[in-house]
Amino acid sequence: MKKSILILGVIGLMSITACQDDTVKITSLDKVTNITYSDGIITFNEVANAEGYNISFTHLEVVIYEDQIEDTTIDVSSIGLEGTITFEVSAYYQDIESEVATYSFDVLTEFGDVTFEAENYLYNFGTGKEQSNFRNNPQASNGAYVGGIDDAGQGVYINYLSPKAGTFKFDCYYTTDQEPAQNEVWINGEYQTTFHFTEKTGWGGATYEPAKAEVEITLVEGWNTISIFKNGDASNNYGSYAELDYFVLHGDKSTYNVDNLIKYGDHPTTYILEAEMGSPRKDGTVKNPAIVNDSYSNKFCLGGIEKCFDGVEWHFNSETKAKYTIDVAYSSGQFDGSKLPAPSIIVTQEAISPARSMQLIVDGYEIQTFEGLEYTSNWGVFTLTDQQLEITLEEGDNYIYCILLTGLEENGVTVDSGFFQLDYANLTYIEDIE
Ligand SMILES: [Ca+2]
Ligand SMILES: [Ca+2]
Repeated sequence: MKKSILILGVIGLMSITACQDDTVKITSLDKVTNITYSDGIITFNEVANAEGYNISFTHLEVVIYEDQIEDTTIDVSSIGLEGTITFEVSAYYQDIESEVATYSFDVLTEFGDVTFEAENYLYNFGTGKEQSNFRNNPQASNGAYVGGIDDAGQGVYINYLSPKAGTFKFDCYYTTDQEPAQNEVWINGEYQTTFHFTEKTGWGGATYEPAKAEVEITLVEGWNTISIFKNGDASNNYGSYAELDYFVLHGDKSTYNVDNLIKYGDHPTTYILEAEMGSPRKDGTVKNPAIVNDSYSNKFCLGGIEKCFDGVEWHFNSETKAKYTIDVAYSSGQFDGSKLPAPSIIVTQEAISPARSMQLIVDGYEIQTFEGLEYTSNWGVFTLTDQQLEITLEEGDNYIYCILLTGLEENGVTVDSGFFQLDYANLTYIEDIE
């Protein structure tokens, strides 16, 4: 109905022009009055002698829609307006136009169901693993799911701008062949609840029928980090194994003005990349599992970074091509007066090597190294590097490596790092790059 009103307006306009009595001389038109907005409908009083009306809708100083119509009722729900809208209307007759009338109104948005595909929120894309975490399957939601969540600390991170603070139902669609399994749910770095995966569905293969697990989570208004990851200890096999397809957050159906969220920005200012969520890189065939301790960020750190090319690989999706800074929380206890820690950062748009046990081929990549770091008071105490390295991320997929290099000369720079552990990295957005 909505679009058709506007089209009919043009047809009606022609017929009115044809019927106009030329003996009446029109010299001016009154301004439009009595504009109202209710339930998606704009109405205003008809102006005497008007052929039609010039209308426009503006949001944040951008014209969203403009048209010429004959009707005095407009169904605006089809235009896709959100937020505080400025409506401008003037009556016209031939080349005579009335003064413009202006009216502001709010189009509220419902906080309904929000779906998150697990595969879109991987920090551990899995190229450091023998088998990728990203699994294609046409029967999965969005054609893919997350598998290979094998070690404590691994899982999915979701950065979400919540329009409301509150407690909401949160569903996980999973598969498992080893029920019962579980994943913990942490919000903004604090434990909140646990998904219990109790239904035996089998692994995702020729058939794929995920089951649903339900929890409630409490969010703040603004940016939230929702972490779903494997936790536990060896006594429960770190919570057994499950694969994740997608999540549904059930909003409370209340309404809000999208303009109230502008103050939070298009994306978080700082992303925390947990080391244990990244794909561990470890020379040799042995994994370097996360080390658990309540004092660590998100409960885990990644230890055993001892040989050249050991470290962490994060897969990070940047919304734009942009400049970021990165600093890392590291620990390094003094063994025997050997080399000081000096983690190196490499950014690429492709995985450097397919398996954790292979050496990285780093020739040709820009290597930046945190220099002059001190030992921490012991291995369990982490500190942020006081340096921040500047990196450029391309729009879309990026791989960020934080690795130990020894005796490597690259572009005239010799890197020779001692052992270290990683808790997390701060990735701070600076500005877009054209
Ligand atoms: Ca999916
Ligand atoms: Ca951590």
